[in-house]
Amino acid sequence: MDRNNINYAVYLVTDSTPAILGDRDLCEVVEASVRGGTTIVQLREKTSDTGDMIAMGKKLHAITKKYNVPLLINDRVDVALAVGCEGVHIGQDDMELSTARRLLGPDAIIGVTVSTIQEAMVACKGGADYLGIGTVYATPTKTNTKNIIGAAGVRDILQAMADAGYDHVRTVCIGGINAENLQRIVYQSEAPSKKLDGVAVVSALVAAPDPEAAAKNLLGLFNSQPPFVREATSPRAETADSILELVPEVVLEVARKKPLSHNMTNLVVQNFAANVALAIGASPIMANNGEEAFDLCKLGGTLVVNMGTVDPDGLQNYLKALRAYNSVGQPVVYDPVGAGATTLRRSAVKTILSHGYLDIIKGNEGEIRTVYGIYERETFQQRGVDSSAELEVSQKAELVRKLALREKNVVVMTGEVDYLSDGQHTFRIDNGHVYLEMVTGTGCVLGTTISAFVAAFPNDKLAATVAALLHFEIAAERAAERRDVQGPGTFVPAFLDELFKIRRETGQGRMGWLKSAKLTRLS
Ligand code: 3NM
Repeated sequence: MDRNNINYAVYLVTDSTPAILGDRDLCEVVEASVRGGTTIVQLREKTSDTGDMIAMGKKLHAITKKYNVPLLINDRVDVALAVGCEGVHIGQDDMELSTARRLLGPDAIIGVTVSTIQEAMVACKGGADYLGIGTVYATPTKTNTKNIIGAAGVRDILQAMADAGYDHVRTVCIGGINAENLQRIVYQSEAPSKKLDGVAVVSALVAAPDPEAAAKNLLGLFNSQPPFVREATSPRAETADSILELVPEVVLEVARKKPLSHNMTNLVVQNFAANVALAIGASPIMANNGEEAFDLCKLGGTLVVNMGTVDPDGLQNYLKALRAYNSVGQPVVYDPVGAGATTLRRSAVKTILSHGYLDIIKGNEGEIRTVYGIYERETFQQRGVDSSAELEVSQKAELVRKLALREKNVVVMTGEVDYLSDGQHTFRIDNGHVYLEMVTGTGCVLGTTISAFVAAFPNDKLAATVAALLHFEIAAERAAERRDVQGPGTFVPAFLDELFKIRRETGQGRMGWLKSAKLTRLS
């Protein structure tokens, strides 16, 4: 087998413990999974005696050879030699790569586990054929893992490999990967010039009720785009002027399509959010039970996950809904309300980020900082300012850009000035009014507004988000200026009226309201 021409797409790592394999026969499970499409197999036995391991290796090798699929042995070069299989996989605490290569010869496939850029560089320099990058997500299959790095950590390693000229070294990732998250992980971990060659799984195949079908499914998923990137992702409009030109079209699309805005939101804002959705021409539904999402996601709308009053049950409902919307490629707006306030909320942010793709993340500075810093290895560097202090303008823009780049989505940071980015194009918006801060839930209902705009205009989520912010904030400015508005109480109904009037004026071809837009491209 040519070690430079190996298909790593679906990489099965065995586990014979009863918790994973149950009472089934490992050879039958491996054969079924290879029949289904598994492209490479690693025998991983942490407790077997050497003789048993060699015997199992030989049985598995007879199977994999039939299908022209390579078999590697975890950690044990001696066993690989005795079996005569294609190579080994070594961890950071196992035998040195150079020794393994010397013992196994130039044709053997040798892979190395890495969880940091530094380990990746050492392994590439040492001549590894491929890297097993992980741990992506915590997994009950292996609890003594060192670093949980998420898709973002995988991406950093792929980027570093490309930068250092190691494009030819192949890569898989490992840890908590299954049919549900595979496509998102592969998509979010892709660096501009290097992507994963495959995914390594244990339980998703070994514990699957039907390993053949499971392997077929994983291979199909690996070789196709996730539903949420089915739409062209490069924005139609990229400059402030070209986006402003699009805004009326977006506002009208909302009115024309009346998109569903499915809000999983807190009790405080439900009524307000529904009224705002109606005023801009959307169709609101407040449905916090995740089961309903499996029907609602088929209606062409957007899901808003607003973490305002999160509790463990609520979190499970968000995850169900997220799965449903992701599976059909309909957008999700995530509002990580109070993200850093409590341990429960921080943990909920982590869970949500690792369970689904969020097309838009919208929050205030503290929330966006928490979301960015959710992987311990990433704290946003501030220059000489203590961590509780506000970021400077350039830092806010940079934070938003970096988070959008990491998540491959659109990020909005609200405040006196709003910042938004898709990772490539970063803007600030200087519209809005202080009354918005004096009324409860205005941030949450902005999420509802964005959801409607993104559902109506999915081909350019950045322009749709800008349009939503401008419609919303210019309506607030107009309401606040009205003579009948004397404070936050009278502001609310006037604001609803102005949201409605801007939509009506746009429908009549009157675009004067847009003259007050203060949109600036930053980078
Ligand atoms: N190595 P599952 S995680 C064998 O991080 C192994 O290096 C890991 O199991 C690492 O696919 C892991 O069931 C177990 O989550 C992966």
